[in-house]
Amino acid sequence: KPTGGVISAEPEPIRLDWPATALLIIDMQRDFLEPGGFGETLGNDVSQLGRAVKPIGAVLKAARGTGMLVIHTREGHLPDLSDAPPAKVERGAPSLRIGDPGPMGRILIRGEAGHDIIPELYPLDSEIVIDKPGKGAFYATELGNALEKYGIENLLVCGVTTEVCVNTTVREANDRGYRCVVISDGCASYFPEFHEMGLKMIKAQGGIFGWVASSAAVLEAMK
Ligand code: C5J
Repeated sequence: KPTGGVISAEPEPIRLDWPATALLIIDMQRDFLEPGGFGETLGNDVSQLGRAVKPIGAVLKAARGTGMLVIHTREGHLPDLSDAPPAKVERGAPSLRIGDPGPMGRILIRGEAGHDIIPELYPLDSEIVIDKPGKGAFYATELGNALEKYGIENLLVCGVTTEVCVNTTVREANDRGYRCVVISDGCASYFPEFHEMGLKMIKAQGGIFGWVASSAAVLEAMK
């Protein structure tokens, strides 16, 4: 089986070696994708995110086949909210605030049902799960250390939401020297226009933050 492949990406094709690449799945949690969670409390139509599940599932299956490192992230906070800045908890007028009891447990709190990853994309015991308090996956987490430990140079990035946690993480990763290939249909936003622009922002100016490719193109490269 080949140990790498060329992904037909924008702004240009990119060759990745699988042992130096990790699949990074951002925040595919019930709190963002299901009714009654954090996303819905903010007034969002959570059905907008469901379209990313199948493409991510297909890439996850293929990535597991290559043996590449798979990392899942979850946004959320400690039960005592000691890692949740008041500026995040207090803002806006959500129907429930972070830490309030909701139908899937306390909103955006680690260990609660809503904080967990959706069953369709559930991590294997062998995969890494990074709990993060912020939008970016590097801030206040072990992600950087894990990538260094496994010799990772490239990230295949997908998840939700395109313009928030995916974009923030890609920007953090780009500054740290990682090549990021964002899977276009493996990302979604509550705002379709933000999804579209979020992808454009990554690949513009010769790929100022990274590359963008469809799940089909990624799967083709993994064959
Ligand atoms: C948001 C995220 N949208 N995972 N979080 O608040 O993108």
